[in-house]
Amino acid sequence: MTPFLNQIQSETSTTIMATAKKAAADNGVLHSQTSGNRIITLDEFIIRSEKDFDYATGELTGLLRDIGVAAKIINREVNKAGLVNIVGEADSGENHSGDMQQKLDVYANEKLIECLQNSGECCAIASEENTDILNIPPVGSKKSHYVVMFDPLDGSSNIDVNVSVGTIFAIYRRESDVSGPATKADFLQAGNKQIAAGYVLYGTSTILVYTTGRGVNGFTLDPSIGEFCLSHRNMRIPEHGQTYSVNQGYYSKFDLEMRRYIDHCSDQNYGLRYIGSMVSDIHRILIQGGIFLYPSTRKYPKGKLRLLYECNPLSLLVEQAGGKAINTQLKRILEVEPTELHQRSTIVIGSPGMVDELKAFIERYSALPL
Ligand code: FDP
Repeated sequence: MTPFLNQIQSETSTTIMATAKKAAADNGVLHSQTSGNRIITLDEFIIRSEKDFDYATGELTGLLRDIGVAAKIINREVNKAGLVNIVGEADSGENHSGDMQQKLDVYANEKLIECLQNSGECCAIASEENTDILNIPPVGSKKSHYVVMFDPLDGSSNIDVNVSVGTIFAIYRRESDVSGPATKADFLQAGNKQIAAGYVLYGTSTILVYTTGRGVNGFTLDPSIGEFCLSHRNMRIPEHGQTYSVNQGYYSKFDLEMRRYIDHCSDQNYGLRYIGSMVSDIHRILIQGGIFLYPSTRKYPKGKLRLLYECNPLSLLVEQAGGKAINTQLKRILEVEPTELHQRSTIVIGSPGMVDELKAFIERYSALPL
């Protein structure tokens, strides 16, 4: 080997050593930031909590881990979106609901399906990006009891402008016989039958938040070790917040009760915070309190957001954290019996005190003509 090549090799190993030392040091910072406690990874937390599940066979544990792996892969692509030719619209054009599919939407969808296929813990999926349900071939003789629904990349109209986006998921126990394929009815279950639900927010840091119906916990991705680490234990939503979140550009298209409520928020000096990426808005509300509204508009008379893979999982999380979620007919979102896979819904979700406040406006004004 020439002296030149030798030098390059030795410089490279020095750089690798320095990077490894820095990663270890950064990791140490994280240790001390977690109040001196040992880091608890998502995998460890899921395994430890397994005994809390009604059906503790390890299947649900496997599923949550599959979703965690998919989230890391999607995170990697989202983070380099500006560097490679992956932003922008996909060649496939519009999806079934007429939205222009984004390249990262397609990528995220594929990765989730791939990861859920690997372990064989999931027998079928339904996704915002697929018109129908997709049965997953069994792995060996394994008979899976679970179906998973997801929005692979919520808020995707924000991707090209570097605004946070998210993945939302909901897990149900199938109702059909395990010996045959899953059916659409396995997915058309009310939200209160969810076994687990969560989201991954690809933001300034990447965080995975989930519930299995026993509280809500958040795990921040530590890129130096490539693990989601417990960072938000037992999240509780404040009774009241100081912000409201709604696309106020549609003000003139909202019904009277919504306009009156928005006027009330302004009178109360609540701040308006609307990212336009539902996962991000809900994440802020989970931490700081507040209210998120997407009522009917003339364009979306039944509301814009999807009941099964947006409203239901986020409602379960918010309720589990002590919040409330209803539609503008004042029905609890989790009790709505779905009739279609891609059904839309209106939603009012957030701090319990603020949802009750809005409820009073609906009761008072909704009978009045526009
Ligand atoms: P997007 O269309 O970008 O996927 O899921 C739909 C959603 O985003 C939500 O994330 C977001 O809160 C909402 O739509 C934004 O809709 P508007 O642009 O109509 O406000």
